[in-house]
Amino acid sequence: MSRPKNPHAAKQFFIALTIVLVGVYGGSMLALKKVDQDAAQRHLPARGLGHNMPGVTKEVQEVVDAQKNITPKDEPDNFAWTNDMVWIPAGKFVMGATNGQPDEVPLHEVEVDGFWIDKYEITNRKFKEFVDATGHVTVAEKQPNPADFPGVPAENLKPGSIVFAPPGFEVPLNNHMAWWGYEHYASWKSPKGRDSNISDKMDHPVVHVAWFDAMAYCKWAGKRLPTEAEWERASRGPNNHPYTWGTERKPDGKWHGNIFQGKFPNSDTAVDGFTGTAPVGKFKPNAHGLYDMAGNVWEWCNDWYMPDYYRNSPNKNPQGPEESYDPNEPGVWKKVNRGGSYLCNDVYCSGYRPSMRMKTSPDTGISHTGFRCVKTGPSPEEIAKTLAERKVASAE
Ligand SMILES: [Ca+2]
Repeated sequence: MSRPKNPHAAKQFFIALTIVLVGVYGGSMLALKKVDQDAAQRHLPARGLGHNMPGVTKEVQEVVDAQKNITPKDEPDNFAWTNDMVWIPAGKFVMGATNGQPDEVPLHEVEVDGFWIDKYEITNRKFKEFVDATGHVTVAEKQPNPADFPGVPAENLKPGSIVFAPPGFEVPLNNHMAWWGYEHYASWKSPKGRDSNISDKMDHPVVHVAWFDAMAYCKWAGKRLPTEAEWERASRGPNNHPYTWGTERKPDGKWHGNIFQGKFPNSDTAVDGFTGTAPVGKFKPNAHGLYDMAGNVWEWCNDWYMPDYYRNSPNKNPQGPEESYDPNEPGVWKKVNRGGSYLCNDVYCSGYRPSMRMKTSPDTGISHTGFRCVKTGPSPEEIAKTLAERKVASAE
């Protein structure tokens, strides 16, 4: 079996190109057409846990190795961790949509066990707590290894991340290079590059975190990343709505999440109140009490991306496929992102729909992607029972 030809796509502009292609146009138009004809290329063997995807660079391997040494932080034994989480009860829902992209079908009923999910996207403040406690260095902050980037001049091999940089003049919307750039020294704490910081953004969602960084955070927090099915169920709310806020696209003529209004990419008119990321929790929560499940930042899920996964995914607690394939970039394994971002233009992109599937290489940080975590049981009833038993025991 040959290695993929282009394993180190993450640090290249065309990764950004694909991301925008997806972000703006909904992306996977090609997906189901190409998925069959390219079948021969997709059957790379499963590599377990997602930590040994093809083409892992030295700096990513360092993050993976460091994650093994992270231990969950100490928590008081009083279930205080439930305070900023919401319980999503076990149940069934119809996953997917027929009015979306080809990778959102077929509609299929999925049963998901109960789980806890963070009310908010992980903020810079919370990510800093994690970094301070563990010394975690994100993929974006790592020095690229010359051996992983043959032919790239040494002076260009600097740490960095992909930053949204609108050109300031009109550009054709098929020229995705026009508004993404690889910014040296951009990272979660310097989101626009070396001279930027997050001092006025501590309550904004953390960005420029690769999937591996998100995994490390969740492990430290005693949590995990959501599956795609868990995320969609939580976003839709108990009545399985097509939008996280309900049944209409724009109730009361207002946007109910932080997306992009105006002429993309240069003039975000911020009708929703924000250009760029917004502090978390500025829009009404959904029926479960979850904030920013639409817009603000895309959120990493645990699952590998496969455009035709719904054709034969398990109907109980689907965990995602064991391999990944993106017809737009064969050979580059990608993880699923959900929820849309502040760059979802209301004309071109409907990434804020709960069923919309986006995908990014897990070693890639970018200025519109963050995450939130989930946790498996105990349920609120079990917790209440435990607390009641403790009360009785202490009274005796
Ligand atoms: Ca906005």
